[in-house]
Amino acid sequence: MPPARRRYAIPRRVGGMLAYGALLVGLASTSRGTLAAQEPYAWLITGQDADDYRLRRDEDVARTGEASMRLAARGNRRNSQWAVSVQMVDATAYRGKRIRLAGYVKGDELRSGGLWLRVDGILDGSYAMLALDNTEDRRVEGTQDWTETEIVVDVPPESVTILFGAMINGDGTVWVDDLVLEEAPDAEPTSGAEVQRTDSPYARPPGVFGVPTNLDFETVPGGS
Ligand SMILES: [Ca+2]
Repeated sequence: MPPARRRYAIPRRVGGMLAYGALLVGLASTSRGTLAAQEPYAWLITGQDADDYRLRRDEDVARTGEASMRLAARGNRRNSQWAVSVQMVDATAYRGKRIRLAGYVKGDELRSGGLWLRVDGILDGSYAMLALDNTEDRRVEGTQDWTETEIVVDVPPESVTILFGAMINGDGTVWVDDLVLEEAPDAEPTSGAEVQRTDSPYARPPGVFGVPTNLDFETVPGGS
């Protein structure tokens, strides 16, 4: 049996950055944006400071294929800021399973970057965040070549959606490529989990994909 990975409390700042309300506000503003054509298909940028970052399909940097997902600060120096990219996937197929989000992360003059994943659902009739983890305690910093990282969480039977993507804190640029969202072996320890209940009714977010989509950032809608 592998040693249990250290459980840790997600810093309040990072946990809060994935707050549901902020996420929906971000999605609403993104859907009105005019630059969506340059964003990677099936991915959105969100977060309270999303306007200070840019999400792009980057054809100049790729671990495999011809493109990656790039999340970059627009050049301000306020290190307290953050943004995430997000894709929402239907959790039905993953209910009751342990899942693993793995991928490769690369940084350029980066304060902090990595992956995040959240599982949302309904508990006792109320919306709940059933699992949350990010790679903040094993983050990519500075200028760093492709580094594999992963998140492992359990998906409770009450789960409705799985949200995941790249995250960036502070200045710099983070790239992500070759993501995988799959069932993990039961023997693999979870990397972090947290349940938060709210009194708010569950509202299924818009834009939920039935299966993970464009995890290699090669898809170009309408492209040849
Ligand atoms: Ca790629």
